[in-house]
Amino acid sequence: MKLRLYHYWRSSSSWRVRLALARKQISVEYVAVSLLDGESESETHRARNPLGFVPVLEFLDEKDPNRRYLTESLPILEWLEETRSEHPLLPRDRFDRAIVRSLAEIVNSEIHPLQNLTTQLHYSDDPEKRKKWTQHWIQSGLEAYETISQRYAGNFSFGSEMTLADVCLYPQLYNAKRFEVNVDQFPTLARILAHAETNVPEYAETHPSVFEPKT
Ligand SMILES: N[C@@H](CCC(=O)N[C@@H](CS)C(=O)NCC(=O)O)C(=O)O
Repeated sequence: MKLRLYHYWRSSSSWRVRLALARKQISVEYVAVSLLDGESESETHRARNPLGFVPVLEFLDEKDPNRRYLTESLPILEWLEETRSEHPLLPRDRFDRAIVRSLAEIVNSEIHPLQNLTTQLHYSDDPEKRKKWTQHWIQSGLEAYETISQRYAGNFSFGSEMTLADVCLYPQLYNAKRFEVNVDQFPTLARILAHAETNVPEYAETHPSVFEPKT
């Protein structure tokens, strides 16, 4: 069965899935869906995801004429983890797994939906107000992440291997920079990011700059 990922170069939840696919060395066909020109809102894309969001993972099975899609990055990541055991993204111990999931949820639930373009546009027409709103949620979420990870981090958010937490954190730190939140105020997170930038090949391979349209 082949996999196809509908994604957008700068979408942080898309980047989470790209990171996990790269870490697990799973081949995938990438299809870009623009969030800026109405493509994600189109009938064609809403048939894949009624919310009009990316990422969407499509299962291409020649024996199954029905198209199957998986939406929401965390369930996609969990599906990859459950079906491909190589390079696990969760630790073995059950408590440790819950810690990793709670770090991932800080990004996924407490920051990401509030920084999303649709949320921002619904909140205000004023770009300055939108920026301050987004900075607020990134700041409070990353403060909590920093506090928890101080206890558990090695070169990664939890110990010495990449987990689901890092898969969520790296794109979130990219967004923090986009919204001018200073990452250096979070010493553990800044260290984790520096390690990724120099030592984690999947980070560079899946970085938004690789997928940015060149025109
Ligand atoms: N909870 C979803 C969020 C998906 C999501 O919000 N994707 C964003 C890009 S990061 C999107 O498609 N936004 C479209 C928009 O805001 O119009 C997930 O984790 O996959």
